[in-house]
Amino acid sequence: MSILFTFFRSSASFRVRIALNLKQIPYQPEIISLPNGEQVGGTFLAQNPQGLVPLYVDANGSFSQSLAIMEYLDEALPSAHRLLPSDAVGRARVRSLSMLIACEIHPLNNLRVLKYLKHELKQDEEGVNNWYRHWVAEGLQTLERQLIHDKHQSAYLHGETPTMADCCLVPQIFNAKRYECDLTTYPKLMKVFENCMKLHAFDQAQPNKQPDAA
Ligand SMILES: N[C@@H](CCC(=O)N[C@@H](CS)C(=O)NCC(=O)O)C(=O)O
Repeated sequence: MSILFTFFRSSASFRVRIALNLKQIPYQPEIISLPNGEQVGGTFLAQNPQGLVPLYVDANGSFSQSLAIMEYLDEALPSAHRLLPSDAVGRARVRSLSMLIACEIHPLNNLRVLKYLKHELKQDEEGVNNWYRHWVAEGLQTLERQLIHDKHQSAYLHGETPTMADCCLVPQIFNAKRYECDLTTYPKLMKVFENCMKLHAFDQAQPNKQPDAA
């Protein structure tokens, strides 16, 4: 069985958990505790020199970076639920939405960035939270704006079935809720979020349903 190195609160891991569930690929979770620094501990670092979760391991190899993992899963198992559309234009759009979340919002609010703000730049809790909320608001506003008048957006970020972009959106909304970001100004995103959370694949991947949930 394949293995997913994961942490319950890791939103990048959450993306891959959703993708695995959508594609109905069974996997064994291996917990890497981020607060305990296990991501940069010797054992895990030897497996993933990037020192980040998720890491996905199957019979073909070891795969890091959540977007690359989801694309790999889609190519390796094309007969299961498609995470990317069949047309080139649709794939470009889904990748663009996914990257807006995974490359423009998430890295600014990653654990090591927040730790640096706190310990090296001596920001107090309020300072760190303000930073967090600022970048979430800027990113989600951009995403909401992009969806207005976009004919491709429907029940999900792209069309009538969830794609890789939805796998990125839902964990980002969970993070935003955890940091008490104001989400009332993103009605389109929140509708997509609600639609996704009605699906078993999304529901079962959420942080508090993971074995390492506190
Ligand atoms: N771009 C990477 C991001 C991975 C990432 O940043 N993972 C976080 C958890 S969501 C992590 O391991 N953080 C550890 C740290 O910052 O020390 C991906 O999409 O997989």
